Amino acid sequence: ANGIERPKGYNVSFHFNSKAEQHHFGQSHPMKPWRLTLTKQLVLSYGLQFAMDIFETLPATMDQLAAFHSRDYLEYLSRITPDQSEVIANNFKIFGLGPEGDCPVFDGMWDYCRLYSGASIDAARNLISNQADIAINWSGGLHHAMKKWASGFCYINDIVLAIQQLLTVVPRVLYVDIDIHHGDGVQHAFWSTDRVMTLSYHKFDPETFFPGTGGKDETGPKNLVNPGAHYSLNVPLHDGIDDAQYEDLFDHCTGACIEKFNPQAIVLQCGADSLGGDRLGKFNLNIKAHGHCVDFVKRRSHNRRLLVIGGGGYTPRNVARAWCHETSLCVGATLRNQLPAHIPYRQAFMSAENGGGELYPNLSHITTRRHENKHDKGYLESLKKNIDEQLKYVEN
Ligand code: TV7
Ligand code: CA
Ligand code: ZN
Repeated sequence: ANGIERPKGYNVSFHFNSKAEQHHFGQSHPMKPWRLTLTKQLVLSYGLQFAMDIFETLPATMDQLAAFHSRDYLEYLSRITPDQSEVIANNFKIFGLGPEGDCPVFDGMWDYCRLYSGASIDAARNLISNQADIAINWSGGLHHAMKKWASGFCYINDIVLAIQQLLTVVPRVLYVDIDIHHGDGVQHAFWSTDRVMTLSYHKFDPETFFPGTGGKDETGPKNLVNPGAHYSLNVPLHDGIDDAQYEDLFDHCTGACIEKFNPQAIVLQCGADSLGGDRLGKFNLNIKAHGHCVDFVKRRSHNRRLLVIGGGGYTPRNVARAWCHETSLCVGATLRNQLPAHIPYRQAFMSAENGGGELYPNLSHITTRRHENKHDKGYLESLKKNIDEQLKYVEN
């Protein structure tokens, strides 16, 4: 409709499920699944559906989820309803769910879990069957969920499930995580293997910032006989990092990991809470720098399978902008700055402080105040050096 031709080179598949987007975590909860509707509407308004294959996914089955999660936990998740929550209050402590907590029991929670997980599993399968070179699931990326409990807005770890799928056909998978939070659930799941390398960029401040893990020395089991030693990599950051610093750090560290580890598949978690103006995060990144990470990994993904997934992101209009932009990078299209005239939810983008109806307002999306930048050159160089040191133990 907008004259976008299907570019040669990359087959991109886009996995979604409309029903997943309609769930509510509760009134004041920062996680808003409708940001996925906003994202999809932007993607469709720009006509990007003509440059990719679109798949509406089925919910994951109990057996699929049990590939990672414990049956006890899954049974509980599938049975608990909001009105029972008082009765089974003690189980909250065991399984990590609870009223007023990070992981509330809400109406349709089990369906929501099966839908976003189903989409990540489908996306991985589409890569495995060579139907796609790049598969996208913006509804996934819930990196904190553990085998037996929910954590940090995450109930099912769709990333672990997708990586497990990929491992059935490829020897090595690289996981890269640009959400502002540490990718602890994924790191933990693959802590003792050298078949998955995890690399997370995040704000690190164990005293005040969730989940408190992901220091630079958290690199795998300290027992060097364990194959996982040196295969968990972390880039701990402070508030206020800017585009140039992040891009430089990302290219150096991610580039070195791809080169040394030489994975056959890459999973990129694109949590948009690392953008400036996020409700929970305090980085100063623009869409340009966030998208740069996607583009960099795509350019280094020749002959490798690439799974692009969502994650955090708590200012919905900016999440939608970033993920629409990143969808366009995957298909190789260039979008005009003025938003299409007839997008649904247009008012969400229109006021000056909401970005004035532009995809890249003022060449950036940050219309709010900037956060103080707490990084100096020495610190950033030491992070690069740390990754280089770890990679000396890795050879493929
Ligand atoms: C991947 N930060 C998930 C990120 C998960 C972050 C947290 C909240 C929060 C929860 C709410 C709420 C909130 C304004 C923000 C120590 C606590 C403090 C619960 C109230 N408003 C991802 C998880 C993080 C829930 N958790 O990486 C209901 O902020 O800091 C904490 C833990 C204990 C529990 N309380 C918060 O982006 C998707 N939670 C309002 C209502
Ligand atoms: Ca991260
Ligand atoms: Zn996050």
